Amino acid sequence: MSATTLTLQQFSTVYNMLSFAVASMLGAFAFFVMGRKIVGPKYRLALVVSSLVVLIAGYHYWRIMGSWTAAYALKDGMYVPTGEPFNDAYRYVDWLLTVPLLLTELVLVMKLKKESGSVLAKLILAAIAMIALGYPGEISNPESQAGARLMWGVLSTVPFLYILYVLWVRLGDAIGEHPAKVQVLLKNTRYLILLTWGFYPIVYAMGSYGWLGGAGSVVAVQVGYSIADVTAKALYGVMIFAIAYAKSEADGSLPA
Ligand code: RET
Repeated sequence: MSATTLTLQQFSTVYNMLSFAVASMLGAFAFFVMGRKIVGPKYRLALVVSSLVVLIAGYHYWRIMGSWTAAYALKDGMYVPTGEPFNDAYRYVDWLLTVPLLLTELVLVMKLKKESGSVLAKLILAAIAMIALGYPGEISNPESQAGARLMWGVLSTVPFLYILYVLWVRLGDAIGEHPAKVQVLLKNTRYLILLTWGFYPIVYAMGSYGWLGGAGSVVAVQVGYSIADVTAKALYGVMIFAIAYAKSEADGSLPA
């Protein structure tokens, strides 16, 4: 994204959100590593995958913070672009690694029937297409290439809708097979996925200058993606933990 001058407050809002994201990912990492031991053995791999997701994201947020501070310098009370571009690729590489892992977590904790392997493969392919198609739009110039941003955004939405549809229907089918307590958690997870994943394309749209103007969109995109990532990775991981715990309790596999 092209750089614009930011006020002190705009610069530090993003800086503090990125810092919050680093802290959340690291805290979540510790929680999932320790939490792994208090669920039944069958569900531990799901927790291991959760901890990988937040570890990868914690690293990326750390690098994003570095890139953010390198991209702006304080001059006469304003943050002006230094000429070093802010690197959007960290986010997209992060998604490329973590979205397949998030989908895997879900399949692992659900312990779905045999054909779940091929469903997972299709979901992962669709996720890669979604992210790869969104990237050229994200790095296009939001002023002079607004059309490109829109076109890549629309293309990326096609696999995105496929993913949401498959997850919604699959999870819906599986809910009935679970004990009542687990059913509530699964229903909530279904909404959490819909809400958090649905937030990403909205944030992407805020990145077009037509909506919020230059500095406004730069800030909205960074703050928006950070909130979305903390929710879709850390909070979602806590939901996966809760499902694993409730299922272990129901099938009597909770460790003594
Ligand atoms: C893009 C481009 C615009 C259109 C759409 C997008 C969707 C992105 C999504 C990302 C999800 C990321 C997650 C990360 C957590 O680790 C690429 C912004 C539809 C849904 C869940």
